[in-house]
Amino acid sequence: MPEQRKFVTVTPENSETPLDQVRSWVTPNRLFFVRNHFPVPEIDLTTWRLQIDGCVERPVTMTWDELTALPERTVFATVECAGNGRSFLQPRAAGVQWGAGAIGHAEWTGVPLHVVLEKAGLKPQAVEVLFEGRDRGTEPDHPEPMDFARSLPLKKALDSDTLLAYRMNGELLEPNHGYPVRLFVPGWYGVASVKWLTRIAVIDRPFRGYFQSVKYTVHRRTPTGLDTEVVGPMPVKSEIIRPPGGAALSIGTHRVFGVAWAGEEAVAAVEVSTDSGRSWNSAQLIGPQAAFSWTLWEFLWEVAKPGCYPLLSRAVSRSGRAQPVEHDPLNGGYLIHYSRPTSVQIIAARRDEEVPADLHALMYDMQVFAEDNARRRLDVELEFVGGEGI
Ligand SMILES: Nc1nc2c(c(=O)[nH]1)N[C@H]1C(S)=C(S)[C@@H](COP(=O)(O)O)O[C@H]1N2
Ligand SMILES: [Mo]
Repeated sequence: MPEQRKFVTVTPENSETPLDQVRSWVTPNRLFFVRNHFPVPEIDLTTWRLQIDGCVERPVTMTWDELTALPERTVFATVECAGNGRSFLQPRAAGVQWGAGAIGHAEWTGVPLHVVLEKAGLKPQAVEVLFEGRDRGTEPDHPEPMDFARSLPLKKALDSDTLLAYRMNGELLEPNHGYPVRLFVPGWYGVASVKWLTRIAVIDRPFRGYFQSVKYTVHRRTPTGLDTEVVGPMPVKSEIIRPPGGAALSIGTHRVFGVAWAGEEAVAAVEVSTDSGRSWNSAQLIGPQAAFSWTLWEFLWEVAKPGCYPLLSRAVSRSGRAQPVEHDPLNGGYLIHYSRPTSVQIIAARRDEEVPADLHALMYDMQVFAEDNARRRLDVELEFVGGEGI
């Protein structure tokens, strides 16, 4: 079976990264999940323009050549769809029934948004920046055709890591990922990173469009009742990739392998429990632990008794935020980041697991990326743990 994305819906394409095939820190573009609300627009580079207007001193219209002539920046970052993991919720939540794979990690290159906003010059009344994609369509509860549009608060829009991205892992964006140019908002849920960007409007009041009022919002309790909050930064989360749920393993030593991420922060630690959360063991973090990026981890699990084991992982961020044990019902079908058990069966036969050959390939990949980082003089701090292998 060739490696490919796992389709959840076909038209429009909503497909997952096949997490069981994750072998490296960066997710290959062809395997990187796709979340499309509407059909992919066809865009011709020669006629494509990016318009910047609204509360600006000088409205600007840029061609591809003008945009890409500006100084560029590269950021490694994980993107997750805010509905990732929705299919595991009980009771069922409406929306695309994602498994665990609406997530990926890539190297994003583009022009920092602030460079373009400074060219246009913000007027003092600016409070948010609105981004419009070229794609258009309807939703069951919105039969009138609409553009895909989202806004960002000024502070995040002006952050030097917020990019008008045109390359992903060194290659021009594929149509599915927003060709030719998408917004890229590191540390935030994918919905913020508007694809097929055509217009940026600086606005003087909070935007209340469909994708941040009807959809992609969560509830928060306040002293007086419930508030609605727009989905933004990603919280702390980890995912067990191997062994897969339902696996039957022999007694002996097994490698529990997964990923963990913490939005705008770096991951500080990952722990694994094999006894329903009564006790926790430190996992070893593999490769860089950088803000925005997921961290790969593994735990060598020695198991002597046959039985059914629910494996749990939990991550903690640098500032000490931890993954919750249960889904918060106020999050509805979004922000699904609780520790979800992976159940495996241990059978009596004894067979020590051999180090899989691909572990060496993984270590090699890590080293190449670390060297790349050093060459590009990224503002991320790379830390390596685990000694020998790396
Ligand atoms: N124009 C446009 N931008 C969009 C979307 C979309 O449907 N249209 N989907 C958003 C959502 S919900 C996510 S999770 C990410 C997914 O990015 P990807 O398909 O490149 O993985 O794109 C975001 N940007
Ligand atoms: Mo999403």
